[in-house]
Amino acid sequence: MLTPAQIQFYREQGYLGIEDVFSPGEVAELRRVTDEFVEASRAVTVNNAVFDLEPSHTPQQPRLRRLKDPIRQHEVYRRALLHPKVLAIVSQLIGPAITCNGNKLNLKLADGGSPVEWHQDWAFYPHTNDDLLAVGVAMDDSTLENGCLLVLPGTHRGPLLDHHQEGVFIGAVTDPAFRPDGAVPITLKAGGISIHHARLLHGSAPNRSPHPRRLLLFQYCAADAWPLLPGDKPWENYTASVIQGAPVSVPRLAPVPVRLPLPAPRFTGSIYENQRGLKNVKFGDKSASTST
Ligand SMILES: O=C(O)CCC(=O)C(=O)O
Repeated sequence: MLTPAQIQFYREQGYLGIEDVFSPGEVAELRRVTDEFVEASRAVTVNNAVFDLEPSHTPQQPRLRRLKDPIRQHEVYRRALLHPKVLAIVSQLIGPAITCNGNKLNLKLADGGSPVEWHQDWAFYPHTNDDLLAVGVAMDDSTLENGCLLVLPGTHRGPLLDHHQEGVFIGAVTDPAFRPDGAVPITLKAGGISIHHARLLHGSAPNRSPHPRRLLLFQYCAADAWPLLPGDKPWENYTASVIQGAPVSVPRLAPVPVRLPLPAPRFTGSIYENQRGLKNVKFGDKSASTST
């Protein structure tokens, strides 16, 4: 459980790093299953509904960039989403009724795993209120060298920056005046978790080390935060996303800044694809990417 000081820190700064949430045995199981998916990706040559590949991926040298929707791919990831320690912590921050609106495993394999350019998750999925956060489960020690998460403290209380380029959503901050001054790394030991508020500016550099940095990400929302873009079957989608507590049909409205992630991005399928062609890069140029 979080201490009152940790809760206050999260409210003010918009993030937390917490060690020793997953046991060494749980981490070992996550790694074992993940290694199997990397093996399976050898048979894949283009991005699909499950695998997102680094441009350098080959059958001989598999370079899996993201496993999509991991909780649907293997029970071990679903158990992590519902881990009692994680849910207890998240409940302290956004209340006991919780939905999950997304999950992913960003692998950032050794020697070159792709960066994620600066962005606010809120730009991708605005809701009626902003009691939304992402938990990152560190499957490896997460360091500056292997591309740990970087955050700009306190920015969850600030404006939503523009994430559009040439009139379409590009999934990264495009404001030419944006400078990530004061960025703070969330370094963790394997088994620790990061937490960041959906409006917090964050990103991460390429992996420049010989060690992988695999981060399993879960997006948790207060159940009374309703998506402003609810999809084609709003009630069915929403009720299916409830992981703790009861669904509600009365959303809580808060005075939050909103800009819809529309028109749709030129490249779709993952944040890496969305950010292709970004001119205002801070971590690396992905315009040479050949993945589809
Ligand atoms: O994997 C990372 O370092 C950042 C992940 C992230 O922000 C995202 O996938 O939205």
